[in-house]
Amino acid sequence: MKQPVLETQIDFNGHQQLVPEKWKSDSPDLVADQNQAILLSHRKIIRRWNRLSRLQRSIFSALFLIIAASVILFYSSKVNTTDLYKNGDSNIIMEPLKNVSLVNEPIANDGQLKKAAEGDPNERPIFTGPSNARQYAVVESFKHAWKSYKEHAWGHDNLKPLSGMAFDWFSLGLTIVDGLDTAYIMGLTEEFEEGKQWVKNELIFTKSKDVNFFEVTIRVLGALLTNYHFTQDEMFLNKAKDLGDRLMAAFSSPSGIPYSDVNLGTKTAHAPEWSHYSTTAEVTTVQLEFRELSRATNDPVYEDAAAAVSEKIHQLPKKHGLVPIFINPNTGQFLPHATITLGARGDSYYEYLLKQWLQTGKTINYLLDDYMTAIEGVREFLAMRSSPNKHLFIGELSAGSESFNPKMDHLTCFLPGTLALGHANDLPDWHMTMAEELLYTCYLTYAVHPTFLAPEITHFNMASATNDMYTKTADAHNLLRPEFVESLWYMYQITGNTTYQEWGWQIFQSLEKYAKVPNGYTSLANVKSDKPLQRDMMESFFLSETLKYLYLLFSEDRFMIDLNKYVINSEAHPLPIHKN
Ligand code: DMJ
Repeated sequence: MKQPVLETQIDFNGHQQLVPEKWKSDSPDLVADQNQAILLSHRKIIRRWNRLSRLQRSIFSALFLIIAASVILFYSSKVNTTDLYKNGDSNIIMEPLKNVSLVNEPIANDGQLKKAAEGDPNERPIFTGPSNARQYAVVESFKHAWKSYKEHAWGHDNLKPLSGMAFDWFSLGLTIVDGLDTAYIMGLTEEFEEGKQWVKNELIFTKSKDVNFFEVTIRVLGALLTNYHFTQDEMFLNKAKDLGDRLMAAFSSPSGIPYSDVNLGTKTAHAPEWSHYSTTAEVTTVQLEFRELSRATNDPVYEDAAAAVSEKIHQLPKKHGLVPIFINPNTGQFLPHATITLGARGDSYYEYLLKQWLQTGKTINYLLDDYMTAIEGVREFLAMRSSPNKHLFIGELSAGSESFNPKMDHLTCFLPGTLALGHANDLPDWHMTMAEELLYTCYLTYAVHPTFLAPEITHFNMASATNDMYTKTADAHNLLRPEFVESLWYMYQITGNTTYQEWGWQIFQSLEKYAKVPNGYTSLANVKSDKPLQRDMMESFFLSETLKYLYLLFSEDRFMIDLNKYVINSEAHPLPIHKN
């Protein structure tokens, strides 16, 4: 009787597991007899074949080819039908996938990005549209969101999809501008053209209105530069330059650390009404965009102002590379004892250290040093394990007391992608291990809820016998944020592991089930309920980031936007990597 041989292997969390391995081989005599019989029957077939006339052989060969081709066609159509069937709500998979597949599935290129192909540095990617059922489904979602916005809120910042009303924040047509390169990447020519015409004819920056310096930089300036890069249409660059010139007012503080608010019309800037401080992540998340503006216009003024901010912050004392979330633009000093977090107001400081180093061809060493030190700081002070299942999460050091607070914003789920990007560029292996473990925790923040959607904030237990994490009602909303699917895409491109596609597909199906409404997609009030209340807002980052990352994640060509050639800004707008 054959018996499976069970051996142990170390699983993803470092636990020993029994795994079925090979079956024991049969007795050698029996195998020899079987081989002999097979040899004799082969000889008989060859002798019979040789006795046939040439015509008979040709007929048999043709028949064989026809049958083989039909079998191949039959099986490939079955695979496509399965994919299509998965689009239906009836097939939503609500069970968390076992993360062992992360260990068992072969890693396509040993965690390293494929080497950038030699060639023309000005070469642009060609986007030919969706190529499989999942990508088609995401394109349909984008079209639904775009069409609804067009019908009810065209030219305004956001659509309120339940009431069918428009919402304005900066009055810059955010959804059009932010979503435009997603339409381009998806091959949606019609949507791209109508958006481009709006940018050309309607997007102006002359109104006397305060806008948030960081938000407008990542969403509008970043988008204009990406569209210019992809299309080489000077109109986009002219708009970007006009906007960049106006945003430069933010650097007019005594320290050069930007003010948070800029009046684009009057070209003046100031601190927010409620505080003297700027947000650390905001002042350190404009450098990719201002540098690209300088490179595209051949005018160093933008890059110089933004890079000086990073250099100043490099000089400030930190807690093992970790920064407080507020900084004073008058003094250039951090607010002492402000919260330290990789969530809101801290997140993209860390992201842009690595990405600026990559954008400049790995030539600015202090950026890498600060990034490496910060990630060690994360490991030492913020990365903890929950109880009872020891899931890795990134907590916060609270304002004032610096005591550890075991809560993690959904925003922090950008970190696995950034860690993996660093590892793909030769940073230590433990960065990748941390990325994998943290990504799994982020996955669980979705999987533990009946909606299979994550809340804005998750709290962790560190001494519980039952629940590793819980969601407070006040934190249970979901704004259709991108960070988890963003990290899935980085991990997919870098490892080739298709488990990340499966996770992304689960999230996509949940968005379709709970967030899709007749007039777009809406944020939700409570992911803990299987009939969640809806909040009536479709943020521009849903089109710019969430749908773009899902589309890229489901591509068979995982290098569609090649991370050897592009850095992706904090709003998912790809910008080219330079030599220095
Ligand atoms: C986006 O505007 C950007 O990704 C930003 O850096 C963080 N928050 C939102 C999306 O959640």
